[in-house]
Amino acid sequence: MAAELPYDLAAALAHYREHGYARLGKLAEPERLVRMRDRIDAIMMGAVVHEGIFFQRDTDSGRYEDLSYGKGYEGPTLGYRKVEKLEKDPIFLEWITHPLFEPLAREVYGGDVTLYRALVFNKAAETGGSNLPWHQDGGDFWGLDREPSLQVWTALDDAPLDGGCLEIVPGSHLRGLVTKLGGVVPEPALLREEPEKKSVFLPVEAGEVILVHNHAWHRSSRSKTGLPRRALTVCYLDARTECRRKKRAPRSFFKVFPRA
Ligand SMILES: O=C(O)CCC(=O)C(=O)O
Repeated sequence: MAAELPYDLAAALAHYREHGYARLGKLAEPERLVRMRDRIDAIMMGAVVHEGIFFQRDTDSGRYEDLSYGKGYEGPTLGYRKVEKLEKDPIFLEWITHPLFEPLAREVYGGDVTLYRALVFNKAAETGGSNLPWHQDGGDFWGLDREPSLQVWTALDDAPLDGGCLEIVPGSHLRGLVTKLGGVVPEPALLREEPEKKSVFLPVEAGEVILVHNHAWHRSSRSKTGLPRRALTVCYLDARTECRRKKRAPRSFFKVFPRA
């Protein structure tokens, strides 16, 4: 299987393990990108409806601090920042479960693989979206009995330097979580670590795929291109992972590799 992959699995994993990210190159075909872009717009506009999709509208100010929570779908607009649970949509499900990603996920987790989340991060053409601050994707906030470590980020549009590309602090994943809770990196750690002095920008063309370690510090800025910047991010889990949440019934995670 590995010999047929259009990327070098061993090199990608070595880079991801050392630096917390790895570029896999342009893997998503142009027709697939059109289908995914059209579909996410149709979902945002209410033309395609799936029960249980999570929406978060973006701010008009571009400030992360101004985001509102818990409102869900607020009507047809391309101004959503996050659209989550995309495994419910067959076009996205096909990419989430694509055999291209199976050897990677199996190598990272050492066995079967489930899905924690699959979502589009959108920076709308009209507003440029918002600044996403330095953060890590894990910790108590995620409610899991073990830490996830593999996210596969696919650019649905070009994301150039001034167009909301990802920015990452290489090697930052090696020091683990900054806070037990996870999420946004707090001010004292930012002052201590000065991440912008060590970070790399990852400009991409549509179709490019980047592996992101959940504990790598990453962020993205507003886009200044006047064009939409949509990206699908998929967090895979070790299939042995259990949900620890107490307030609601524990989640059971969707089986990705193998599906049966
Ligand atoms: O696409 C972005 O702007 C942010 C992506 C991100 O934070 C993630 O995939 O965890």
